[in-house]
Amino acid sequence: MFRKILIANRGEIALRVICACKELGVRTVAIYSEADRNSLHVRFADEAVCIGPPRLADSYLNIPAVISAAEIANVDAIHPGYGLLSENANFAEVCETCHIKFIGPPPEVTRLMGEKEKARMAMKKAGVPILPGSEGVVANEDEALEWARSVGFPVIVKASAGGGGRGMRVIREEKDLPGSFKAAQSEAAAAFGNGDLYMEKFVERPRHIEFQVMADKSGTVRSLHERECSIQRRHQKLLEESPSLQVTPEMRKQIGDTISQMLSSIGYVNAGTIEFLMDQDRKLYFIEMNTRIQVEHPVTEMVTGTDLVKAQIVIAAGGKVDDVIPKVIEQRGHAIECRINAEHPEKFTPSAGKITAFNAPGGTGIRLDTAAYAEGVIPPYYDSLIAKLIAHGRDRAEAMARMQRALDMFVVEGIHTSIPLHRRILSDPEFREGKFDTGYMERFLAKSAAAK
Ligand code: MV4
Repeated sequence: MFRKILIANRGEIALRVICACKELGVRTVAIYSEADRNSLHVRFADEAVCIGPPRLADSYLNIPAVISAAEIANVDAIHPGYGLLSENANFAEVCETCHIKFIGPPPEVTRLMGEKEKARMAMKKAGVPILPGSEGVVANEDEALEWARSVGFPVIVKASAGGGGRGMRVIREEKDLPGSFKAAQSEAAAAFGNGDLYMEKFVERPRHIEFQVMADKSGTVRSLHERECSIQRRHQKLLEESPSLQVTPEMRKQIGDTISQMLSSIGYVNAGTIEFLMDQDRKLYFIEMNTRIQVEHPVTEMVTGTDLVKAQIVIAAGGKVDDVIPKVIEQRGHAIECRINAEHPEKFTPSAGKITAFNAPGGTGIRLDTAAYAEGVIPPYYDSLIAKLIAHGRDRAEAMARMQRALDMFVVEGIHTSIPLHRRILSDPEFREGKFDTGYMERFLAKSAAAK
């Protein structure tokens, strides 16, 4: 096992990694920007190194500063958390060169999955269902038109270097194709330094369902089943749950087996998430893969009784999936996560400042992952996620009841948060009946605005 790990992140996920390290008896090194001097990840790590001014580019994204801290503190490994440097293959390579273990997949695999069109073709080859679309990158408008005619409108063009909703254009009619294609191409070139596009049949009102996997160096890949992530606004997830009411045991096993085999064949190691769209016929299609631990990993932990961050560390240290993840994954009850953001619950404007009062809900079936505390300051420079409230119950009804009472007892004063928004979602009949897709929030917000 590692002796000492540096955590290249901040906020709740840095604390989450510290929790796992403490349980494993591994020493921790926090890094922090000047804005995070009084943060809990600094307080609870064994050592802490200031790596620069508040701006991300000057601190948490500054690879030489992060590596210098790791060398000074003499760590064996770096855990990147999510976001920041977590899917940066170059960073993983620099770690390797410096003989520091990067807790994540090998850089080549991260690079493959970062090129969305290559990832898509690799999945297709392994028998993972994908949407009808282009074979590889689309060279020009003429080729795009050919593909669009063969799969039928509407189609969507996506940036190969994009992902997570950036650099996409929906094309509903033939006459819109040349303009949209050119716009997407120059947008992708400007945003990612790579204008490569690919094309898929556009799915109307899809659900977003993703599968969690954990893999080790010996080629064992285990599926920990799915999460339902359709409740999102502008590609930012707001609420996630597991299991999905739409996934049958047969689908779960079939998809789980196919992705496990695929990932084993490409030498995937550590935690990963495979994203799917579900169409109105409840068919699942691969869209992209994330090569990191995700924000919403706790819902999977709650229903499967696992510790995914501890598993990441054990596996990076040379351990086996079978040492840390049960051979047969059980799905016990239902879990829901609400992402609590420091933002206005209706206007969605960021809300930085000092937390003047704070009450953390708890009790049976409730988990709160947060680095927020009374008198703590939320700086304006970073992501607005300040807490994740997770409710677990025997079934979805019990998880919802626990979530509602926990939201009622969650007090955060001094800044705006999305707590009131979540209370409204949890009492919405359509949400409660499980009648939603990725268009849910837009309709919900329009309905709320009309009711005023
Ligand atoms: C799609 C789609 C419809 N058809 N692809 C957006 C995020 C990126 N990961 C993929 N996205 C989509 N791809 C096809 N062929 C609709 C979306 C989409 C979406 C996907 C997941 C979650 C929320 C979404 C919101 C709008 C659009």
